Amino acid sequence: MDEDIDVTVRELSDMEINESERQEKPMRVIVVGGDGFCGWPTALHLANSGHKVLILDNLSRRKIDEELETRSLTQISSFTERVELANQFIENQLDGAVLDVSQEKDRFREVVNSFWPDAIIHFGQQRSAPYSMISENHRCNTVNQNVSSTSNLLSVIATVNPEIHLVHLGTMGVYGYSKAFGKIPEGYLDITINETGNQQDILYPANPGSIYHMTKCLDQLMFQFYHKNWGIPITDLHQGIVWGVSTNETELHEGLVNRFDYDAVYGTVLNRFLVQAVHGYPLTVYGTGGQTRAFIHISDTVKCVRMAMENPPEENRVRIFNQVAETQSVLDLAMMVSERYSVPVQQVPNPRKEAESNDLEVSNEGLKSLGFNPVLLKNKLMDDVVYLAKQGKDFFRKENVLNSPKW
Ligand code: USQ
Repeated sequence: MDEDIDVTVRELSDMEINESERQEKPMRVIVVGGDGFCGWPTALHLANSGHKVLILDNLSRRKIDEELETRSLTQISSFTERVELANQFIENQLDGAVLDVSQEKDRFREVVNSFWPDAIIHFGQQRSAPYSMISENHRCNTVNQNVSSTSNLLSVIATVNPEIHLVHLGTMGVYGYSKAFGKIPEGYLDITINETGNQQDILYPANPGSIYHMTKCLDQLMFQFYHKNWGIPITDLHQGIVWGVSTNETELHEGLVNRFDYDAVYGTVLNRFLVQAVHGYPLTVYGTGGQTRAFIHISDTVKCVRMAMENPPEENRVRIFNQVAETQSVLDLAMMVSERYSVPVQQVPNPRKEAESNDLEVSNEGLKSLGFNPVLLKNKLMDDVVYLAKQGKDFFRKENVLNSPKW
């Protein structure tokens, strides 16, 4: 895709915001990866909350659709069109430009210098675990894209203005999914050193289950170092599996609709089950279905990112929040969908290397302390997803339901 939009350069006087006034004043924010599944609705929500938003995106997610011969069940318009349309509904709060932060560091530095953001939200990474495991090229490309984007972002922030708050979309998958160390804390594990008897907080031991998850573990080390050396305020949001499609802002007009994936590479498990239910396709539980995971609705994703951005960290370390609403096993989810929509459950061989079953308990106190009041798996919201799945019936391809690579 060869779209481009000029980045609007703001007046400097418009940019100078007193620290103490920040909470009340609109913030200037760059959303890197703002054309994707979480990025687009977040950019809309931030703009609709009164902030000045500049989206930067390399449009890679749209290109991957072509590679995988799949597409969003919803009809998403081009990047240019939807940014322009958003401004009709959200009072010209949004700009967008095609830019790959992993490749175009110098151009990115110029944009940061001219836009002068208070915060940068970092979604600019390849986010599918299965995609990262397809082949040698997919493994290496995911590492290159994800590590370079974080490294370039941090390096440019250090050069231009180390006061910019970086908010990154991490993943629950950095922890692995177990209760080996009890309830999963928010990023740091409180341990006692045998030799000295001293207590200390250490970064929770990384335990990735895919190359994609591994890159998010690598991000954490970069955050620790850049915070230690330059004092950059950083919030890493370890998010669970997102379900749902719509937010208040994507519902403002059909042209603002979010993308909706159902294939085995990019579709997340509950959204997949709901699409399968619409098509009378037996629900594809991988293995026993005893895998317990953390979940969050997309409308909560956008609110959590906004709350984290509007309340920069006060502590002198990288702030880590677990961005999750509740935990559920895959089988329990399938049973819930099966009972409600009268479709059978089918246990298929698990294409992934992961524990057959696990217990999981997760702390989410940080975001709750900022006002997060999670949406739980309520039937009404599932109906919303089912409605959209029905709308996109023509685009559903049966052969994409079980197209996951094996690892
Ligand atoms: N699963 C099934 N049947 C399916 C699809 C998935 O049983 O048809 C199972 C998988 O084996 C896995 C679980 O459901 O145990 C979750 O799979 P998923 O594809 O919904 O989610 P995952 O690959 O873990 O990745 C997604 C996002 C990723 C995010 C992550 C959060 O794509 O960007 O970081 O969720 S978390 O899982 O908490 O690490």
